Amino acid sequence: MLTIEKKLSLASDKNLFPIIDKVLEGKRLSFEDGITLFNTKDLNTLGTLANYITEQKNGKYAYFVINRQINPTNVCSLECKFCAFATIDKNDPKAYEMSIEEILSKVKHAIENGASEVHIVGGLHPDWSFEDYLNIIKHIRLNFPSIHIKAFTAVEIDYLSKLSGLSYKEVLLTLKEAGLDSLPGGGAEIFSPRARRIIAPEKIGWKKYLEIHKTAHRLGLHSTTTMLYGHIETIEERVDHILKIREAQDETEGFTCFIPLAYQPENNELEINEHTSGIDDLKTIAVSRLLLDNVPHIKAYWVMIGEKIAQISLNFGADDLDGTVMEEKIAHFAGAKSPTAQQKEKLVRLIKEAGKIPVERDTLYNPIKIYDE
Ligand code: V47
Repeated sequence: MLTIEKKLSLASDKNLFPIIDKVLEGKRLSFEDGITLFNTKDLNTLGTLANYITEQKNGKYAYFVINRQINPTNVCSLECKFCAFATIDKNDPKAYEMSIEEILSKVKHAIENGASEVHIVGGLHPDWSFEDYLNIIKHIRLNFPSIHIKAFTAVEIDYLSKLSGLSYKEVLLTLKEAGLDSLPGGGAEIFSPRARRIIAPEKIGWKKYLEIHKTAHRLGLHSTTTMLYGHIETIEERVDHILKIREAQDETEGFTCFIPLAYQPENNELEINEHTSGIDDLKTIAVSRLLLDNVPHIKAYWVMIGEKIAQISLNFGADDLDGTVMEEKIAHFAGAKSPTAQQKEKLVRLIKEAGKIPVERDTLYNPIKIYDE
């Protein structure tokens, strides 16, 4: 059998040789290496290299979670240009607000369907108070003591800090005491101030986004992190974004996984009407895996890249398919072609066909069931 070194010596892009050496020697990759990797046409070598790192970190295991997304409201005082989910006008026919009872009934449905996690994010509702947001967590925890509550992006935490007058640390501690278990990674978009000014001019910048995550980590809350790609950003801006996450992770080590989110082009105000290509999706996942040497997992979010590319990406650096999701809104308002939910059996099959061992996990990647028969 060919060794990994032999396989990689078949690389057709000679520019990759020094990077291959670095990866095999366990050395950290640089900004320039990231650019070279994004620019290569040698997709197979990129995939082999990323898969080599994935298997060093996680063996043949590839993960999924039984979870449900809940978006309590789509009324939002921010007007991000890429977002097709939110509306600023609460009288807009598509505007909605869930009551606590509705949210609880969705959590109940999730648990009845085997979920270990609820993932809760929504708009910055101009009429909701800090207590309204806090009550969501309190009521879920009171009624469902063991479900993992992954809720509120850094953007919402910043909003709650403004509403309450509390510091980020105080907001996070209050939510944690009420039952919050971890933070999701939404709201990162692209860190570049140039691109952010165009696509999300009112949203908190990258410094606050990372400050909130690092504060959460220091309080013992884990989190995930994301990057929205495939719109107006440059390759340099993608690499810079990924390396800023690596730097933050060096400090607090609280990110469990990184999720590249492929831009969905419909029903929004950006004049970019193309979905990302399969090659770009695979490259972004592979380069993320190679640059983020300190982040344990890379998630291929099937909702945004489709089941087929997500499945292939399990050999290009990803080791996680997110989950059953049960009710996806954000990507589907923006034209995602994938289903809005997924059966556990399908996730197991996708992973097995990719030559990996499916593991149903909890939010923190503890195995719940390994399908190794
Ligand atoms: O913050 C919004 C993105 C995010 C569009 O933490 C769009 O495990 C593409 O963050 N095209 C929400 N993306 C989803 C998210 C997420 C999903 C799955 C798992 C996790 C996790 C997090 O979706 C938003 C924004 O970055 N988004 N509009 C769009 N048109």
